[in-house]
Amino acid sequence: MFAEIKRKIRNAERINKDEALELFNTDEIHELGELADEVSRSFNSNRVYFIVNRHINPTNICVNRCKFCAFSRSKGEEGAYELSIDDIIAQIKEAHNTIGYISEVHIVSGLHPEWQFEYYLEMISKIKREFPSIGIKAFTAVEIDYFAKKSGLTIEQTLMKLKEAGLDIMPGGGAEIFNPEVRNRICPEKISGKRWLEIIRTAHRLGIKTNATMLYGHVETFEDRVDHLMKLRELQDETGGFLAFIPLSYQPENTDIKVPYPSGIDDLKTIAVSRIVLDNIPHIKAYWIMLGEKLAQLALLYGADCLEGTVIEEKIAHSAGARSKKGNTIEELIHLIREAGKIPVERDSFYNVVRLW
Ligand code: V47
Repeated sequence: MFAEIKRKIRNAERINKDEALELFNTDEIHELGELADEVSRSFNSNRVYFIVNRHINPTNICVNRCKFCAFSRSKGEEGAYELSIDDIIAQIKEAHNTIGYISEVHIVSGLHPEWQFEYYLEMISKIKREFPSIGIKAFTAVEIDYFAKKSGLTIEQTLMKLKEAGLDIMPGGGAEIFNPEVRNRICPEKISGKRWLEIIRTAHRLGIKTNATMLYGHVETFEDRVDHLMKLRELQDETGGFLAFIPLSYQPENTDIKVPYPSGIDDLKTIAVSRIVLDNIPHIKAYWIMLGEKLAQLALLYGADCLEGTVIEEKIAHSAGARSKKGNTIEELIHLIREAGKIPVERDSFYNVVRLW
C-alpha cells in the first residue's frame, strides 16, 4: 500500500496534500505506524522526552464560549474561580516540595474580562524571581491577542513585555482547526486561524519558540486536518520557531458538540500522519492526558517522541471527560517509555537534555 508515498518518505521527499489525505484514509494502520516511527527515529533516534512540569490555569472565567470547551465559566457562575499570584506561587512551591524540583510551568487561562495585562506581567515576573531556574511556558496566541486589545499595545510590544518579564516559550493551544467554516461552528468568538498564525509568526520573529496544536475528532474532516497541518508546515519553513506539535484528541463530555470520543485508531493515525507531514517540526507529543496513558504509550511506536510531562493537575480536558489521571509521577512516565522499547529522556522547556534515564 501507498508505495509511492513510502518511497518519498524514505528518500526524505516531502509529501503533498493528496498524499497526506491518502494516509488519513488508509486502513493499513500498522504500516502507517511503522513509517511514522522511521521518521520519528530519523529526528530523535530511539528517544522519548518528558518534562517535570505543572500545569496552572489562573482562571476559568472567559469571555468566549467555545462549543468544545467544558472548562470556561462566566464571572459569578457556579464553579468560576480566580487564582491570586500568591496562590500560583503556592502551587509551584507545593509541586517543588513534593517532587524536589520542577523544570517548567505551563500557564493558560480563560480570557478574563477584568484582569489587566499588568496582572499577567506581574505573575510571570514574580514566578521568575522566585524560581529563576523554572522554564515558563505561558499564554496561547488567543490570550496574546486579548492582552494586546485590552492594553492597546501591538502584538510585538505585548510579546516583548512578556519576554522581558520572564516568559520562555508559548504553548500551542487555541489553534483548534484553521478552516474558517469549521472554526465558525466550534468557536465563533475566537480569533481566526489566520490571526493565530500571524501572532505565532510574530512570536517566532521575536525569538520566542512555540508549540502548535490541532483539535481533532469533532466536526472537522480529514481534509481540514490536512489543511491545518500544511499551514503549520508552511509557517515552520518560514520561521523554524515550532518546537513541538500536539494533536489534541477531542473530549466530548459537558460540551456543546456531542460526538463520540475519537477512536484509538483515529488517535494513532493522527499522530502518525502528523509525524510524516510535519517534516520540519522536531517533536510530536502524545498528550497522555487526552489519549489516556495506555494509548499514549502505543503512540510512541506511531511517530510520537514526547509524552508532555508530570502535569500534576489538569483541568481543561478533565472538565470535558478525560479518562486519564490528572497528573503522573516521573517513575510512571519512565515505565511507559521503557516498556515501549524507547529511551526515556528528561528535558527542559527547550528540549535540552536534563537527564537520560
Ligand atoms: O487550546 C479545549 C483544547 C487546549 C477541549 O503546547 C480541548 O505543550 C480536547 O493546548 N477536548 C489546551 N481538547 C491544551 C493545550 C496543550 C496541552 C498540553 C501541552 C501543550 C503544549 C498544549 O485544549 C485548548 C483547546 O484547543 N481543548 N477543550 C476538549 N473538550
